[in-house]
Amino acid sequence: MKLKQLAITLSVALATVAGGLAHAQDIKPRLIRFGYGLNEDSNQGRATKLFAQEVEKASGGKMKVRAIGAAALGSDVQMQQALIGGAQEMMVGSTATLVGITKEMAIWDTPFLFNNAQEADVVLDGPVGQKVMDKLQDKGLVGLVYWENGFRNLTNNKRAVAKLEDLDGIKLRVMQNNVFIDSFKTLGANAVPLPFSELFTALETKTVDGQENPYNTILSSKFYEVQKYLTVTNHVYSPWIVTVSKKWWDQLSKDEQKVLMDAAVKSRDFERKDTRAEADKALADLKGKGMQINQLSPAEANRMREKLTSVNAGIAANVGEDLWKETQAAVAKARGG
Ligand code: TF8
Repeated sequence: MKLKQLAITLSVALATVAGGLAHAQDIKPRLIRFGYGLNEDSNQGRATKLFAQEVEKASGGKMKVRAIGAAALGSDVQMQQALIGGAQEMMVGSTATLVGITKEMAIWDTPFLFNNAQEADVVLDGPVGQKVMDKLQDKGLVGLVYWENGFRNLTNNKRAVAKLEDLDGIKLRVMQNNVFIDSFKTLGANAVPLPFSELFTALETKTVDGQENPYNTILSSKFYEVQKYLTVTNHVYSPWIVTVSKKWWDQLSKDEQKVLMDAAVKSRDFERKDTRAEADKALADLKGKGMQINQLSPAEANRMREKLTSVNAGIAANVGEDLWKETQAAVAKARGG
């Protein structure tokens, strides 16, 4: 009896393997132009490289990823348009830069939505994250996975920001996104939307006084060369999202799509670990590079938090009350509440 069961199990397993192999041949030679905005030597660059390797491995070398960093293919917004038009196959960029295309993406720009990265993982990889991602399909994009950009912190060249009023009149570059513009206007700064690809020069030429990004990016983009003060604000968690041109995706076989999806999941898991390890020691690195770093007092952090709640109603109206409530519920659940 036992032996017979084993035989059945084995033959089922063999059939599956054989079926899998025969099936796996539906892969054609493909060239994938994969664009991103940061330097090759950044968390974004490292994870893109891993994605490329995984795709090549899983496709037996048939699918080749040409990774093109430093916004050489354009800013996030320009690349999104290239994907929609079918002139470029893939990219990774900020969800915040997608809000003009898919308004629901603005949910991730809610200040202080997540308290920590684990909450972000649960919500982004759960049903709410999927639902928001699926909204891209009507607009000509397919979202595969969310990567971590990270908790954003403030840098500037004017003064150490120790209290809310210190932001008054600071010309602060923000992403091209209404929630970010509103948030920083609310805090008293002069918010200037600019593509990331123009940011270093804007800081260097003093077109703007400051910017906000995760530690990793402040390091990899060498903002410490042109910024003196860093204030730990953690005002919002930014995801990145890996997207594919839907025009191109729809031409792929199921096997080719699976190769991309599996590699995307591997890249996500790698990227989050890598980003967190780098972020853990980044403050010390930035101090070493000469940045002056300060923490907001708990009272000041609270004042900032309180002020920013006034942008929430606008976000809820934009993304829809249902999505707003679902997201709040998902966060509460992730928090164990
Ligand atoms: C920003 C974002 C950047 C992304 C990147 C270029 O400040 O944080 O990390 O847009 O894809 O623009």
